[in-house]
Amino acid sequence: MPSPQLFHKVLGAAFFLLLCRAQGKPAGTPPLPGFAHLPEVGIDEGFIPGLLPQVDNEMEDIICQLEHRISRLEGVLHLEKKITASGGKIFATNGKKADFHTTLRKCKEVGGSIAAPRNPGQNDAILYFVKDFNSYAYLGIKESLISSKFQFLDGTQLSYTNWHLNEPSGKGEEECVEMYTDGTWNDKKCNQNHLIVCQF
Ligand code: MMA
Ligand code: CA
Repeated sequence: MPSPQLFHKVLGAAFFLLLCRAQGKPAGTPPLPGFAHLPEVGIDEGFIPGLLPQVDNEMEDIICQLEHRISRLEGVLHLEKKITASGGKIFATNGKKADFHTTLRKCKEVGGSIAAPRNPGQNDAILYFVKDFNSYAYLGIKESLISSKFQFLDGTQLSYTNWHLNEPSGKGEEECVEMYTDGTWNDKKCNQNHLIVCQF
């Protein structure tokens, strides 16, 4: 006689697989919005009758199971407070400090980019680490050629700002932006030693 716990597990797994098979969608609760279901491949299902739909089903199963495994890993990382997430982005730190340009490089080295909040939710997701490590962090925002006008690093307009009172104040002398421990922003020289926070 299997234990109730085992029975529960088997039932859970069976239910997950059933859901996976039935709809080709992640059965696990997707903890992160924006990890959208992969787009349909550009194959006409009826092209080779009987063959491709089968391949397609297997592919969907594999994708479904991979999504499930990824979502479990994300669950662990959340639980361990190693990542925060908002609006489809994941934020993380290695707990180390660096100047702005080193931060850019470090984030790029691991396949991410320097954290750049697009809305209050993402600002909070970055702020979590700033508070946890009690250290300011540089953001992926820089002064444009027009003094006192700030933009994302790719030159696009900011979608939201959270300047501290009377900031930005550098008038061309402070080209980078740091996040204070209350989440507000200050324009600042780029050579400070700040917490590395990346986005993925
Ligand atoms: C510092 C520097 C500036 C900031 C002011 C605020 C004196 O300069 O951090 O970027 O605007 O403090 O008082
Ligand atoms: Ca300033």
